Amino acid sequence: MELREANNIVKQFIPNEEVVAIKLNNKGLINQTFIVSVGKIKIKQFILQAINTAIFPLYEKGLENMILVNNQLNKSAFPYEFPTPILDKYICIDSVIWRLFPFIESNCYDVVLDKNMAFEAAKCLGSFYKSLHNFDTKQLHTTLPNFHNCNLRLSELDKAINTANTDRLNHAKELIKIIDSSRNILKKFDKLNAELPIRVVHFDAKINNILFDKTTNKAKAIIDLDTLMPGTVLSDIGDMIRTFSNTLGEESKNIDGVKADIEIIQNIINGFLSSCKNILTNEEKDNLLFSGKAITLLQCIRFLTDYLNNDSYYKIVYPEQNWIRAQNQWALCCSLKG
Ligand code: GN1
Ligand code: MG
Repeated sequence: MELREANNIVKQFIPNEEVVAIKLNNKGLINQTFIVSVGKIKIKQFILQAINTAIFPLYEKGLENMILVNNQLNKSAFPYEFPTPILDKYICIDSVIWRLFPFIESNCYDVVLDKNMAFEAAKCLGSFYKSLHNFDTKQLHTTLPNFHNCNLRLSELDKAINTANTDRLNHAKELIKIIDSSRNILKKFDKLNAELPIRVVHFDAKINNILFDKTTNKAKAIIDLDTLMPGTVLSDIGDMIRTFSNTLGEESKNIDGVKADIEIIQNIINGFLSSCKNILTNEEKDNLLFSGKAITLLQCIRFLTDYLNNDSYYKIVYPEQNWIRAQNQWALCCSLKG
């Protein structure tokens, strides 16, 4: 993106400033994110983001969710930052939807480096749940219906199998077969989701969506709020287990080396319970560990489906990337208890 283009967008949020530098940020598989620097003498940074509206068609409703949740968090003295879009608005330029966020000076990690990091991040998430415990989730929109519905994800996989090209299908044959024999895990997850309390769920509780303080290395902020919707605790703890315990990361091609780190999982659960134990039901607490295995299997199916669909959903930088991701998630799933 050119400076002039960035300026045009940014001035609609902060009229008297000038963009002096732009840097593409490659994190995230969906939206397009830039770090922009504004001001001539005193430089200030912001996050400029183009929303992928094919994936988030209800982005305006998503913004309403962020604002409602933010209001509630402010009332309940949530001790972490929760950055919402500047001026609470999105703008449309040439059919692209843009928003600007404050830049948070912090450390952002793609993999968990130690057990304390896992504890800290999960404690932050627990505090989020506790602060929103009495919030009426009926106020929120479900912007991505059936997002973690395993049955639906399986039917999407079935559709992809029917339309995939022979090469990709042959590659994936074995994995498709094994997944089929794990349907009981997915069934159990859907059943639990229908029974457990409905809460405000982040729905993308990966380690790089929790920002850490540069000096204390304590959790500082929770970001990436597009998927904020009603759901159950299993989605977030499951995603934490999936992403934190895989210390090689979901992009690793070292499939044989992918293995869940048990100590990290224990620290996720302890950290989470340390801030919200008293609001959870026994059934929720009993299934935290299981959620890790189920969400990992679900993510394996999502990557595999996208591979069979010729990579129409997740960003890729090389042709077999979704296939690698699917195998990576399967290896992780096998190493997880549940
Ligand atoms: C997507 O774009 P990103 O990385 O924040 C996806 C998550 C997946 C994740 C896999 C809306 O999130 O559900 O878990 O990739 N978000 C959506 O890394 O599909
Ligand atoms: Mg996300």
